[in-house]
Parts: sequence; C-alpha cells; structure tokens
Amino acid sequence: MGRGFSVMGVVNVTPDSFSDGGQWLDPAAAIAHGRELAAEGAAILDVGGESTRPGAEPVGEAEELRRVIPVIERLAAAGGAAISIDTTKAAVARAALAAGASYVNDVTALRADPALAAVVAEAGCDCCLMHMQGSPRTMQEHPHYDDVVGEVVAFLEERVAFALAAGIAAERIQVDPGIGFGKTLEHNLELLRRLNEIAALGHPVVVGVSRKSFLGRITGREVASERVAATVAANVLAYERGASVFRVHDVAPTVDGLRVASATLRGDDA
Ligand code: HH2
Repeated sequence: MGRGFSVMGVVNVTPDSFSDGGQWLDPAAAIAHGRELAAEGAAILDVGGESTRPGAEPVGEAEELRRVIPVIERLAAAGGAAISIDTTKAAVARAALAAGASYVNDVTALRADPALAAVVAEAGCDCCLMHMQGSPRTMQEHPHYDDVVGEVVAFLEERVAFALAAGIAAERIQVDPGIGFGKTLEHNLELLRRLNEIAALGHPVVVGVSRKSFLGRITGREVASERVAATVAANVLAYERGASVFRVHDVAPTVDGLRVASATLRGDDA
C-alpha cells in the first residue's frame, strides 16, 4: 500500500489574506467555496477568520467568531470533509469545535493563548503545531537562523512535549515547519529539502506552501493565483520527503499531483 495523503483546502473568511483576501468574506460565498473544495478532494477544510500574512493586523475575538462560526456550522453539516479551525484563540476554537470542527490549526503552536491547549485536550481533537519565528506583523523583517532545520525541529519537539503535558494524545498531534513564517527564500527551500528530518519526529507533517511569495520569487509570478503549478511542484517534493497533509487553495491540481507522486513512488494509485 502506498503512503496516504490528505489535502487541506483553505477557506479564508477574511478581507486581507495575501492571495484571496475578500473573495469569501460573505458567509454564503465561503460555504459554497468550501463545498467545492471538498468535492475536488479536500479531506479537511481549514476555515480561518484572521489573516496571518506578513504585516497583518490582529482581529478581535467577536469579529473572528462572527466570520467563521456560520461557515463552520454549514460546512460541518454538509459533511464530506473534516473541518479545521485556523485560529490562535481558545474561545474561537471552543466555539468552532461546538459548531462541528474536529481539528485546531494554531500557527502559534499553542503559545498565543494559554487556554487553547486545554480546549484541544478536552475535545480530543486533532491539532497542528506550526513553527513561526516572530509574529505575523514583524516576522519577515529579519529572519535569522544558524541552522534553520535544526532550530525548527527543536522548536517542534518542545511544542509536542508541551502539548503532551497538557493532555493532548500523541496521535492527535501534527507538526508543520511553517513555510514563509519568519523565513527567507533559502530557509523555505532548505526546510523543504530536508523535510525528512521533520518527519523523523514521528508525527504527521503538514505543509503550507500554497501560492506563497517564495514561489513567486522563483518563478517570477507576481500574481499569487498564478502560482498553482509552483504550488503543486513544491507539494510533490514535500510528499516525497515525508509530508502527509497539504494545505492549499487549489485543491484539484494538488490532488492530481499527489496522486501521480504516490503512484510513482509507492506503486499505488492512492
Ligand atoms: N499558512 C497560512 C495560514 N495558516 N497554517 C498552517 N498549518 N501552515 C501554513 O503554512 C499556514 C497556515 C498562510 O496562508 P493563507 O491562509 O493563504 O493566508 P492568510 O494567512 O493571509 O489568510
């Protein structure tokens, strides 16, 4: 049997996300978009109400709840895909889980809100712990590492230990190198090249390369939505090096790419 993969489709309910901000701010549009991504093969839909793009301003709890909860309720009721809540706030995660979400994607790896770990532990849901250097507002100003892969691995090890100590089951924990979060082009490429060192932690590895600016730097594509082929290429290489969850805006081409990668590498047509 070949190694499986899950595609996580991005449902941004924000006015300011870097590649699709404002497109799905209307709940009906976001719900329709989520259903389309599920039909294209997304096993997980990642619903977010706060942009994490470089320079983004924080969003208040009430506004974040207002954006995401109606969308989660409807997408969870529709079935066909698990729902992830992309948030750093315990109150938002709690409401999202009550509305039908079963996965918490926290780009701060349980560092921003001291109450979030207990919410995840109590719900017994899956969670993603992501590496980020700095905060979204300032992270791209001067990213610096002596050994980017070693430092990301050490960070994720510490965060996994923290999550376990908070009562989150080991099999519920996924890890993510945080492509583009306090990283230069060279840092992103080194993390992708040596992703097997992150997979060696023994937790499913999530990667989010979708349409990100390092792909624009390499290809010369300034318009984010034109970085689909670049996104598929990066995801295929990440799969080959051990990643298993792929967070993308463009689900159908990513599923095709990963099916071919899986069939080629493992003699399976997953
Ligand atoms: N990237 C973004 C947001 N959430 N979560 C994980 N686990 N990994 C990622 O790489 C990741 C993430 C940024 O992308 P996007 O949602 O498209 O933009 P924005 O944050 O501006 O909404």
